Amino acid sequence: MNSILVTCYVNPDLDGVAGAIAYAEFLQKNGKNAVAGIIGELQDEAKYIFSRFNLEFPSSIENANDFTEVILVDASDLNGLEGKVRPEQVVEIIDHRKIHEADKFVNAKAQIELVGAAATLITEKFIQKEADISQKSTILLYSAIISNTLNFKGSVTTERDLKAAEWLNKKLNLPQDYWKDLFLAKSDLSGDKLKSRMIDDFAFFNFANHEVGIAQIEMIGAANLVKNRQEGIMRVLGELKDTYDLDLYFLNLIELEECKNYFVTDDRPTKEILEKILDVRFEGNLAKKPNLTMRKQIVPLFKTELEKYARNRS
Ligand SMILES: [Mn+2]
Repeated sequence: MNSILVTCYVNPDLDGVAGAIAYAEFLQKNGKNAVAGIIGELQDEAKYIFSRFNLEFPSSIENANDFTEVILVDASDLNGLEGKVRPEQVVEIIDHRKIHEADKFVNAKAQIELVGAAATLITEKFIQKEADISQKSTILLYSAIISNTLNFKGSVTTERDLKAAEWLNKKLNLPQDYWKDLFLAKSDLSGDKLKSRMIDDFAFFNFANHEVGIAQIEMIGAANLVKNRQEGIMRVLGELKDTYDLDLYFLNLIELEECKNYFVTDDRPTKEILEKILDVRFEGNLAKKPNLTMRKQIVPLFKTELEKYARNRS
């Protein structure tokens, strides 16, 4: 019997891999022949969880060619799939992004809800069905909710995320400062790690005929990074600009402990747009903003602003 592949974008983060593994488990418990498979390499934070709790790594696959049906969790745009999944294979999408391309997957039913983590949407399925959940899925989903909501401090956080996390942690009883271990695990960006992190978590969009590229880093110790590695950041942004032929580009750098954002770019038009939509001021190539703003919140503002320009010109 053909099995259904549950996966996310290439090189998944914790939310993506947690959601895929737990949803495959949920489907199996409902009699479906579903398997979780990961394309590419797990991001550092996800790797940390697997080793800390001694969890078995998910199976790694080249592409989705061996499957007739695919379910995407935490993913709903074509760029992130890098051609490894054909859109017509996808039968279901579970995601939490305002800007998405679910309509390009013509055979898929889509559940897109603007909660803090895709892991929340998966947890709710277990709660609703009162289904048993494995220790492994519990750990992964709980960690993913902490990570995606920036320990519930990100303004993406909803009541639903809090409820789902509470339900999960009742079974785990992890220490109070568990969030910090999680965030420290992805805060070492020494040497080449800076570049690979920026490339792994890069996203690009086309809005009103502009190619927009946004790198994102979430970490503890961002102040030191902008102080000591600004040239390195600019070099990687320059490489991304050339590779993807970007018109506008920046790094969204999130400081998790001090709760602030840094925006880094040497591109003037990008600075002007960010100043306008986020109410920040650039000094040199750097702007700061209190509280935590995530890329998925900036993207809709950016899109609206570019479309406004385009309309005014035509
Ligand atoms: Mn997510």
